[in-house]
Amino acid sequence: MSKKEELQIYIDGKYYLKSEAKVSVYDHGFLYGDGVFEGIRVYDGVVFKLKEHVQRIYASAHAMMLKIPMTQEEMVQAVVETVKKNNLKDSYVRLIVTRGVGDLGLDPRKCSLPSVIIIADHIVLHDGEAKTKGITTMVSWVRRNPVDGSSHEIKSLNYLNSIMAKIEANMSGVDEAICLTPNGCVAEGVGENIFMVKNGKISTPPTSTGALEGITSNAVMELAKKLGYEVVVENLTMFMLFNADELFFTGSAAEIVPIRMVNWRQINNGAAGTITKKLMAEFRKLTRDPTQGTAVYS
Ligand code: PXG
Repeated sequence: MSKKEELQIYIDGKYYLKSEAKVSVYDHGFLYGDGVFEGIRVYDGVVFKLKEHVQRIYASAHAMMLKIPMTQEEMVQAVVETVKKNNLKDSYVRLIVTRGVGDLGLDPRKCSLPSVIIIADHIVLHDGEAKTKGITTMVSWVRRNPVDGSSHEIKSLNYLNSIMAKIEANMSGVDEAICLTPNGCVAEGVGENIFMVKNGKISTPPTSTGALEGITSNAVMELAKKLGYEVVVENLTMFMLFNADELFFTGSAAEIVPIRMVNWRQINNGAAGTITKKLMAEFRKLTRDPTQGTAVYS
């Protein structure tokens, strides 16, 4: 790829070519996973739920006492500008704020200024067949941490237990992993929230299991309520998943993906369920509704 065609990455107010965009090895995001991030989709030139993602990164940063050196409005503008600069329409934005450059001690007071990085690129999570046929899943031996500093309620740069769970799924030839809380309740996927349908009722685990409050899952819950379904936030067990009528994951990257197998037990008849398919169709419409996001091109 010629330099002219290369993507440009935003780092602290300046743009760098993708091949030249770098952070310091003394950045505490790199040294200690000390930072926060968001993954956001752009549909037809509209950044879906951008304000919600920006609010969430500020909430994560607040929990870590990391002061983002710009206002939320400035961050919205910076994301819009980065997508525009790269002339992208359907794409994926990774927003990262690190504690910044410090020295080799973990004390955050060593870092004088947090870094803001915005990458506008593409992401492919599951192949095209996943959406129609559904994916296979398994619970790995790696449990979510107790709800403490490394809880996934904070969207921090520390994703080690999700990565370990994903490795387990990869090694087992299964598409995706499901993560359990320390006491064995279902929390979420490695980068997705999980939903169950049973007798027409839609359930998802509470964020107090240490799951992230998903922007997609909130949107899907609202859609489901509008369609007249009963939606409940409740603890789910593996037994409940094995015997579900329908299961699906939600996430900015994953969108809505049906689950057809959990730890080698087929879910219902193994095909994407009716309510799942209905929600997928409605969610697709929502993502193409310009009022649901921030327009890049006016
Ligand atoms: N749980 C966790 C732990 C996540 O990281 C979700 C749930 C879904 O949340 P949203 O708000 O996206 O509906 C996430 C989101 C990636 C990637 O690179 C991961 C996420 C989002 C985008 C990209 O794999 N995780």
